[in-house]
Amino acid sequence: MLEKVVIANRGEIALRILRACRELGIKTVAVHSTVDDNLKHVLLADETVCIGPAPSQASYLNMPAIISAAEVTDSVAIHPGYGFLSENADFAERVEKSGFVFIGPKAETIRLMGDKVSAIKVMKKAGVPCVPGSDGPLGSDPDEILRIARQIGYPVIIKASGGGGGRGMRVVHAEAALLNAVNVTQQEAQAAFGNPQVYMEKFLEKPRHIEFQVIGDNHGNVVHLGERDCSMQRRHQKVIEEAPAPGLTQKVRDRMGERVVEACRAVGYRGAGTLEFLYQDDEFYFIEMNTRVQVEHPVTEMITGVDIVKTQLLVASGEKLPFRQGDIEFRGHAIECRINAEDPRTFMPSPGLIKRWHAPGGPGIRVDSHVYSGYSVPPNYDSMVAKIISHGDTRDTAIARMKNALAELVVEGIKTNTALHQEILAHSAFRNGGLDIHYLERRLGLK
Ligand code: MV4
Repeated sequence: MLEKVVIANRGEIALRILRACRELGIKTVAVHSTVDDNLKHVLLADETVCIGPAPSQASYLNMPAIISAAEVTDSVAIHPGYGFLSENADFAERVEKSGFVFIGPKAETIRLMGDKVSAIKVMKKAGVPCVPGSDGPLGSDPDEILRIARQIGYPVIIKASGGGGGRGMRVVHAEAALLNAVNVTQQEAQAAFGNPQVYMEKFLEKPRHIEFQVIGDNHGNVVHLGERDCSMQRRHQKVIEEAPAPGLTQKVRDRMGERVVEACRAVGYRGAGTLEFLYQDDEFYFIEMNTRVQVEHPVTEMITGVDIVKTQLLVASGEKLPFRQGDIEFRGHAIECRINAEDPRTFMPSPGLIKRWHAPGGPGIRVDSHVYSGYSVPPNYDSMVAKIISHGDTRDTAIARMKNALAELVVEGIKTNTALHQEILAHSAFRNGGLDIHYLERRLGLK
């Protein structure tokens, strides 16, 4: 097993990684910025290294500082968490070249999946259903571009190959707007990602966002842990996630699971990963793959009993997956509410001192959070302060437990989005399940 791991992240995920390390007897090194010396995982870590000032660019994105911290502490591996450098292929490469284990896929896999055109190409080749589209980058011939769109049928969406997560996309409703949209998206893509390549897909108007969790080892084994429904989002920020996806049958789950596992095996996938799909009219369409552990991984852990972060550490140390596909059983339903320090009306971040913090508890409740009474939320980073996860035998029980948990939660000193969660959960539309990705923004009157 890995002897000592650098946790190259902050907040709740850094604490989550520290807990998994502790369980496995792995020593921990917390690297942190100057304003983060009061983080819970920093206080609990075996060793700490300050890697720079508050701005992420100078600390959590500072590759030499993080690798140096691994060197001076005699660490053997680096866990990148999510966000920051977690999907940076150059970082993964530099970590490995410096003699450390990058806890994630091979750099070449991160690079392959980071390029959306090549990700779609390998998935399609492996039998994963994709959105009807250009099947590759758009060339420079305008007639060819017009022809592809006519064949797909309007509306279409132009996406940057270097984009993802909602960045670098443009919907086109009619032929008259197509060529200009392609041009503008290419220019934006060049500026934002240093890569002007764009591709085209049929624009799906009312899809759900359903994603499959996979995990692979270094010995060619890949297992899927089922799916999550992440349709409840605002401006590409997920607000509530759940597992399983309401209304999906075990037969459909098994069939999709088989395909994603086969595709990941074909690319020699190692570590935790997520395949994102749009789901509409009973059909799945692959759109992109995330090569990191995700914020919403706990709902999958709750229904499968698999500790995803611990498994990441196991496979990074070279061990085989401790389970096979047939060992995975799906039990009950889990829901996650992301609690953000933000103004409930404007959604603007609301950092500051948490004067009082009481986390909820009871049967089927899990709270992943780094905050405590007296902790001050800095303005420099993501505003998420906690994830409340509820689990129950049925979706109704999970909802009832979540309502209890939200009512128990006490946060004083900062504003949070707790009331928004309560409103959503109280609504019959949510109770029925299966809402599309535009539901929340529509309901908030933003669209
Ligand atoms: C789409 C789409 C409709 N049709 N692709 C946005 C984030 C990025 N991961 C892909 N996205 C979308 N791609 C086609 N062909 C609609 C979206 C989309 C979306 C997807 C998932 C979750 C939230 C979303 C919000 C707006 C648009």
